[in-house]
Amino acid sequence: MGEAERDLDAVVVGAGFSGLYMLHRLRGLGLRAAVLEAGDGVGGTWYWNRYPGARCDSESYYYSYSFDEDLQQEWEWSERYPGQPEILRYLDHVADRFDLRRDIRFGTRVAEAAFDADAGRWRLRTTDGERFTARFFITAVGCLSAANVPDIPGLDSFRGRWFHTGRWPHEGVDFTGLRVGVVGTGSTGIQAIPVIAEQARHLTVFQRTANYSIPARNGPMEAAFQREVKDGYEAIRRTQRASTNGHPFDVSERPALSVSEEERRAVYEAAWERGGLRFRAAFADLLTSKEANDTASEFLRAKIREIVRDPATAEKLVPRDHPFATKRPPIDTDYFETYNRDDVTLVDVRETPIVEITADGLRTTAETHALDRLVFATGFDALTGPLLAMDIRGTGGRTLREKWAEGPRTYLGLQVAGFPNMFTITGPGSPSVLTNMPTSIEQHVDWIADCIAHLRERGLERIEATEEAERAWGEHVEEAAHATLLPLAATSWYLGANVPGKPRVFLPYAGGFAAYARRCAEVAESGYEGFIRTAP
Ligand code: NA7
Repeated sequence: MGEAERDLDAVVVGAGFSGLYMLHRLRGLGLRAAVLEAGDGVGGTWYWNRYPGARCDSESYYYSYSFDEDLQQEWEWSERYPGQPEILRYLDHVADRFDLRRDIRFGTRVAEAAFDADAGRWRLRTTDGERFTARFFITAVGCLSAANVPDIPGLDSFRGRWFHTGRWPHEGVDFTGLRVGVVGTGSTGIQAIPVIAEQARHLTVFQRTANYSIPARNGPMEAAFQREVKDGYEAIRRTQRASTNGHPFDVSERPALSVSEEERRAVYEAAWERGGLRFRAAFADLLTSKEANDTASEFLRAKIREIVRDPATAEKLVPRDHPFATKRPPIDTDYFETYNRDDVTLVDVRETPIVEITADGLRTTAETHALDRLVFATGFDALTGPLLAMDIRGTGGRTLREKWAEGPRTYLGLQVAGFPNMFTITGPGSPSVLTNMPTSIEQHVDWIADCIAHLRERGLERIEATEEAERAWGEHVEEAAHATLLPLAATSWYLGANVPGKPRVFLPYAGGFAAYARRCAEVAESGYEGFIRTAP
């Protein structure tokens, strides 16, 4: 990319699922666009998260782009749930197939983006001091990309190596013969623990909050099923777009308590056997009625007690302080079974909190655990973290950090009042993290691209959400959350509760994908209600 090309129509930050498709759409509009990407390759989440067992919780055939019929017909998935290397291969293929790399600047981290109101342009500066200007500034930075490493005293003194799962060394890590500690039992820890246990001499898991988990039942993608999917893609995609969370299956219409206990048990057993996130769809009201949810939560608690042989360990693993699926529910391969191994120990750090990390291990109030390697599966500063990691300044030099001091405010999760021509793909206030991501991403990207096309067709140069529309959307996001049980999980990253000092605001839109997409479409069709559009 030469000097002259630094003045662009649009700059996109991030080359994951979002950034790649955004670039493709912008090019289609004839815009001069570039993607700035901190990593040395495409893939975003799937570039960074290379920890053992890293796998998607959506099934491969629908955790994929739908925008190009040839692409979805030609790509062959090998497993029901795609592992990280396979998803990365897919995104590399997409980058090549649509010749995207020539407009992606790798190894480039954006430090600052400031809106120059007089010029009507965004001015970006990278950590290397490079500068770009563009009319449109589009963040495609992901929701779960700012690693949350707990501030435990003594970490610097640890003589072994430590890792965060979201920043995994590309050369891999060999745990053979070593004593390994894993902190965290969210989706990531639950995927990594069984795989690390296979390798390590001894694994100690430090658990703060016990979690529910459903078996994934992963397996090879059978040729017949692959064929069926490819022949049926049109209907599959239609179902995804009409759904609450972007998966191609319907949620049952029956309330959990509308059937006998015996029938309910049979439904849960079948869902458990089938595996995966679909368990949540077993009844209509698992996320809206506490009584209904209790039946699912109890079923899952009983499964843990059944699988884990040592009763004391089983009791530690039984979740008590949040209803099922109010925190993002993990799916697993042999997670609870792993605690039946002699070389795996579970430490409940609520009972015996972590005091410090020493040169040789980790000390709790009860004992010191000698460790050679330490893995933090401690999650992310979700949704706002990656945006606030950049110094973003809107009209009048006001920073996004100041504006969001009490929690994020957006209109539709797509724009922020006071930050004209800035679009946030999968931003806070959008449903994305509660959905199958690519479904949300395609909807966001298409909406943004259509909005830019609309401005250009009419010779307009600026679009900005109004404070009023933003306030009303914020209230609606809050209302939608409280119509569900999701706010009941006090330690959830949905609420920002996993990061010390982060404002407790329910971050995603819980009103469902289809309702959200409909609202976005209505806003566009109404001539961008809630936005101010200005001519030069
Ligand atoms: P999560 O779901 O945020 O899980 C992080 C885990 O780490 C969770 O068990 C936390 O306990 C634990 N944690 C965090 N900080 C600490 C400290 N200081 N001490 C002990 N334990 C701690 O992140 P994941 O990476 O697993 O998953 C993120 C998303 O990626 C997932 O939802 C999918 O969408 C994919 P807590 O529950 O906060 O008590």
